[in-house]
Amino acid sequence: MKSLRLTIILGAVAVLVLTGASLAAVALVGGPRPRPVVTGCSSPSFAGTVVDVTLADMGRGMMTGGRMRLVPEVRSVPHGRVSFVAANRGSVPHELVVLPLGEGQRVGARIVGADGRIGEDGAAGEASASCGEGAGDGVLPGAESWVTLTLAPGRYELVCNLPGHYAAGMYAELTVS
Ligand SMILES: [Cu+2]
Repeated sequence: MKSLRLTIILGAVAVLVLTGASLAAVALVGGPRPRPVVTGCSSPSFAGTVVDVTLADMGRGMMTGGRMRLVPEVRSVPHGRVSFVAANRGSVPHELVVLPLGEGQRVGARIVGADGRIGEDGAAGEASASCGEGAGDGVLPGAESWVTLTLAPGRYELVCNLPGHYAAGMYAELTVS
C-alpha cells in the first residue's frame, strides 16, 4: 500500500511537471512573439540644434485607439541644421518622419490610407534605422535613430508612419523659426 501511494504521488508530480512544461512550451511558441529589444544603443553627439523625440506606446498587443505617442522635447527650433534623435521607449517598432505642414494645415489631420499609413510626399527626412542614421526598417524598442536635416522656416509635422500609428496618435507639431 505504501508503495502504491508513493507511486500515485510520483505520478501526480510527473503530471504537474509535464503540465508546467507544456504551458511553458505554449508560452514560447504561441501568442505574440517577443520583439527583439535593443539596449545600449545611442546616437552620436551633434553640434548645433538637437531635437530629442520620444516614441512610445502603452504596451504589447496594442495597435490602435490613440494610445501611441510621439513627443518632441521642444516645440520650436531655429532654422538651419537640425538633428533629430528618435528614441523608441515603446514595445513595438516605431519611426520618425518629418513632413512640412501647409498653410492652415493641422497636425493629425492627414488622410490615412487603407494600409494604415499617410502619404510621405515632400518629406524632409526620416529616422527609422535601429541604432543608425536616416531611413531604415523601423526603430526597435530600446533603440535610437537619428538624422540631420536642413530645415527652412515653417511648421512641420513629426510623425510615425508605421501602419496604424499615425491614427493611434503618433504626430506632433514642430515650428522652425
Ligand atoms: Cu509608431
